[in-house]
Amino acid sequence: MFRRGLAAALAAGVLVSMLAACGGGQDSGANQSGGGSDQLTLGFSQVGAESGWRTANTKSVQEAAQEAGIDLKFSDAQQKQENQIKAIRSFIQQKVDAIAFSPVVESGWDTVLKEVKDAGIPVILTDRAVDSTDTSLYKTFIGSDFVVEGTKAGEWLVKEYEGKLDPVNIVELQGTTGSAPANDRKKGFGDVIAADPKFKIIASQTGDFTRAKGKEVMEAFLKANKDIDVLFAHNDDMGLGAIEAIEGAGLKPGTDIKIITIDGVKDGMQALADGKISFIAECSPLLGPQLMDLVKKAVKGEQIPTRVLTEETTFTQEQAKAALPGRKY
Ligand code: GYE
Repeated sequence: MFRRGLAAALAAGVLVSMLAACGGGQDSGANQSGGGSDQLTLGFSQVGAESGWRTANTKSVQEAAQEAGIDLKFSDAQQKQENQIKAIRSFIQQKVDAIAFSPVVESGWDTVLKEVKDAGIPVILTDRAVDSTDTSLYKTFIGSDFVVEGTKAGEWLVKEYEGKLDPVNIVELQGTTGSAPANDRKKGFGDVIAADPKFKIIASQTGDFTRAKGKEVMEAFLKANKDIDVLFAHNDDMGLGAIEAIEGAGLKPGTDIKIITIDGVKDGMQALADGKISFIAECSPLLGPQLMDLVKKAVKGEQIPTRVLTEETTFTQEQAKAALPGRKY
């Protein structure tokens, strides 16, 4: 049954990788329930592997499932919504006990979420939100407040340039177009800096949350604009790619161009400690343990909060030096 399910999923163009979760229970359907096992099966559709944050998030989910004794069916959507929709439909067919997913973009989920609801399977949104107005389509949403992250980035900038009157030319590397973190971080940052007209966003483009695209777009920004004072990158990886572009143009990141990023993964924290990045607003990827807890409760029909917020902080260069040795991801 497992083999047939996998073949169908592959035929549908979905990359489904099964995790060797506890108990080796690949066929978590009839056999196990017949045998009295109450091992839960969770279908998880991940965005992709676009960033250090995502890698840490995947690891957290996989390890937490194993620890909780949950049979995890993990699917990587390679940053494509159509792959996520196929994966979710395949989870319905496999009769999983719960579905969690990190929606690559905010819009366009209502139809498939209705199908999941009709199948009686609880859904937990992980990390990213959807814009469905019908909130009965999912049980809860666990993740960060991305607007707050953007706000923190903007507030640092306002303080940094306090008392200075010259214009501040900002370029922005946005995350994946249409994704909750790109929309919300842009808004949080933009609203704060709008209070002072000296802050000008002179160019803003998507770098798709990847290092390669961050580098490519920053190269284009540098060619088109002479006086860039600040880069706001929606994640560390794009900031790290941009650092390569800035150095390639003979400029000094952190000095000639100040860089603000979001996430706080190890490579980002190292660049911050090295003075190449100026400030990071943290976004925690370690959602696994809380997710498994919510899955268990949702399957039992227990009451769970409709929003579970992740706790996070911010890092200056000095704070990064202190935090780096104990950083887990
Ligand atoms: O900031 C970025 C990743 O959705 C919060 O996605 C996540 C974002 C994260 O690719 O690095």
